[in-house]
Amino acid sequence: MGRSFDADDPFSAVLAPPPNETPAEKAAREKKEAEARRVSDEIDDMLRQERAALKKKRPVRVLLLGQSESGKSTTLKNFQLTYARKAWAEERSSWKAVVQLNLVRNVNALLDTISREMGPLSPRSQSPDSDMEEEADSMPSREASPGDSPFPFTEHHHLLKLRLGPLRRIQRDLEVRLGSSATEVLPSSAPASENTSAAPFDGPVPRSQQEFYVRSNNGWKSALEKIRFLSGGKSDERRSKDFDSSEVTEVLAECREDMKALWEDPVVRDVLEKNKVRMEESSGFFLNDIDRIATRDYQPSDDDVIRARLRTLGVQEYRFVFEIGRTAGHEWLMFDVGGARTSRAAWVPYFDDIDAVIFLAPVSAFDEKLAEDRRVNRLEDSYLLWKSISGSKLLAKTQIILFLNKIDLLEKKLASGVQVRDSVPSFGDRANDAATVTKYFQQHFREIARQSNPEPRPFFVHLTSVVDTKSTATTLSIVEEGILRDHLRRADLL
Ligand SMILES: Nc1nc2c(ncn2[C@@H]2O[C@H](COP(=O)(O)OP(=O)(O)O)[C@@H](O)[C@H]2O)c(=O)[nH]1
Ligand SMILES: [Mg+2]
Repeated sequence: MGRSFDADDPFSAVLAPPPNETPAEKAAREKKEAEARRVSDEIDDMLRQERAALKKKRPVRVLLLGQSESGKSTTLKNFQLTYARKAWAEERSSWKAVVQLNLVRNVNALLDTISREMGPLSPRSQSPDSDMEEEADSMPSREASPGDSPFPFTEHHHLLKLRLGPLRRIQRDLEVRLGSSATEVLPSSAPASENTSAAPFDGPVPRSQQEFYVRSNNGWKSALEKIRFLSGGKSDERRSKDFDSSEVTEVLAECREDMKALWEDPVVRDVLEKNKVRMEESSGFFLNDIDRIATRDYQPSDDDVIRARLRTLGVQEYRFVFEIGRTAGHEWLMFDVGGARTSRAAWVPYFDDIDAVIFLAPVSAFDEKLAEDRRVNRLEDSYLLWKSISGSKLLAKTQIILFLNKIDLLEKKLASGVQVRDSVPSFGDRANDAATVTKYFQQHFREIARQSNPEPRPFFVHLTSVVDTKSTATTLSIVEEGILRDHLRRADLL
């Protein structure tokens, strides 16, 4: 820090060297000044390092954003699986009930689909079983006789339906026990809420949306803990009498062969195909794992936990101390959010002081509609959301990493013959293969970012299938490095 003297500055005159100074006096003065400067610089340095160390000790803060079912929670699980193995292992068995619920839901969805085609039961196979009554309630009523169906259903199908009846109650019990995260959002025909415009994130949060703001410190653990509590053998009077997790396991084991028979049945497959129902692409799909899951000693694997679907409500906060990687010993704070349109206003308070945003766009959804608003194309919604996140002034200096997710499903969909241009007319006559399609979508995202970023910002993008833990681990190590670099750079700038 050189000192300059300005003749016009009255303060400079005071600091200026005496006019009649001898060379020896000058040397002594300069030495003293240099020493003072050195001490001062040293103190500055120490303070800066202390501040940096303090900042470095602060958790790395990452916000996961994207529409509902884009893969946010799955990405979070991958972080935990890769970097916080201990916490992961402790939690794994608690996911058993979630996987069981996912499977039961798959089977009930199959039953729903074929029931619509079957018409009412033949009198012979009808029973007064209460499960059946309820099932009939949930079906659209249809005046039809068994001979009415265009599909060759037999007595065997009616029998399967009857024998799988208890799964209705199992689903309901599990949903009640796991709490509201266990149920999915229902389609609504109500007009989309106000927060769907291009830049909803910088204004005040409309009052009507504030009620969706939920802050929880334990995220999915709240659902898992309920199950752990209920199945942990605690002799607590709060333990429900009518729910027994071993009963769920038992019913599933008893239904194993019937569930398999239903899923593998050619007529059932035909019904699915004619109705364009792609079970394999639905959330929490476990029908190909019946043999493994519907057993009395089932324990979830890492993959099961990654693929299990539990809806995220509000904004949930997760703390992990990373055990490996460049940030070993460092705490990461990750925020997972509910992605449905009505939940998005609750994101804003988290934009402040975030090291990075990971934004997920499920590119396989180019021909799908939002669950919460059937009129809106899911890719279109992702573009809009990306535009408002990129354009947010609160996030202007934050690193944003885009995951074009569900690449595996995109490949499957294209291979089955679905044409992108039917849903995205601007795609035109380009080749309908995954490489061309992802490149096209990627350019669109890049262009939106370029136009909306309040100040220039690098465009980081990864093509991901976050249910594939191995390839995701590679992606995450790149992401980890980038986020960490930014985190440290910010600390130095303090
Ligand atoms: N096949 C496939 N499924 C995925 C992928 N990412 C997420 N999923 C599934 O999609 C569903 C929704 O994912 P989730 O992480 O809960 O989405 P969120 O609502 O954004 O948190 C879950 O059943 C996931 O297993 C992917 O890349 N490929
Ligand atoms: Mg989620």
